[in-house]
Amino acid sequence: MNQEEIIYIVGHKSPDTDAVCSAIAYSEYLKHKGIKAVPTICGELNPETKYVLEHFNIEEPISMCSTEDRKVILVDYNEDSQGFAGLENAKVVEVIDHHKIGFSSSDPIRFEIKPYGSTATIIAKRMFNNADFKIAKPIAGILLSAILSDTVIFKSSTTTTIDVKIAEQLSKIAEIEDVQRFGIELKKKKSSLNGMTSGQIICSDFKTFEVGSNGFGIGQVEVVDLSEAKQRKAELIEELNKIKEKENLLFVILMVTDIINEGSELLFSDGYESISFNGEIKDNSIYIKDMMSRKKDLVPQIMESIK
Ligand SMILES: [Mn+2]
Repeated sequence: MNQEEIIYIVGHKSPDTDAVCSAIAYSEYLKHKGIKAVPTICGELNPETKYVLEHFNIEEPISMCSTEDRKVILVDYNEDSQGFAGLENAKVVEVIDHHKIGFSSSDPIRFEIKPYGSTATIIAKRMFNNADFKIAKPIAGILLSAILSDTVIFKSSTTTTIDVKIAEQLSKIAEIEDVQRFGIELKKKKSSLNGMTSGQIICSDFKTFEVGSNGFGIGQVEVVDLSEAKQRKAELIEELNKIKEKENLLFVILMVTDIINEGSELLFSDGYESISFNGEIKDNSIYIKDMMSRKKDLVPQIMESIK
């Protein structure tokens, strides 16, 4: 087959379960239409995604970190900064995503962005709407996994009723009776702090926020039990202080989110005295029930209290 006719499906770098499973599932859908589509990844698979592919007996996509001169479909991202080398020279023929729009094209292309909890939801919905296409059991399984992963088993505030409905339909095809339990099994793979240095724990998902000419930083990790983080508290706070100094921030927080009990343990570097919470911060930490989202629950509270 001539190179020209192949369409590569690419997700963002540092691939997550949604990006990888969406690429695989959508390539199956296109193959059914007679299009030669190849799913790809750029970067290492995380332990959660590895578990999902092994569980449903699906091959790892080929690695491709340059899109130069190729026909590509972007899934789960549409911004240059989150992609990889050569995107500006690639021919993007389609985009399927659930993030804000950061893309422009001089040609008319198929572009679908929906405010759903995952890209997999959009793809599964498209499949269900096509009466000619029958979703195979492993494909239903990986799409379900991607929805559960991105929505944190429907607990994230980004979850919509469509995600829940599509996941239910997929679980029947995938023959997964206990969706909650399967979701926890899946999340557990990525939520062990074991084997990670304190720096890796804080920086695996770290964002900084500006306040006037100053700023603060928050790292977030999702866990299924807080004991590991509590045991390593002293070491984690020491690392938070190092980052605060190095990055010249007002303070740095590690948000350890317990996805089972739905709450977060916040660990603070020095310098947190300028903010206030509904509870008392003791020994550089506080547990806040129902706090799950950095973006929606924590950041606005801090912004409010330090202004
Ligand atoms: Mn996603």
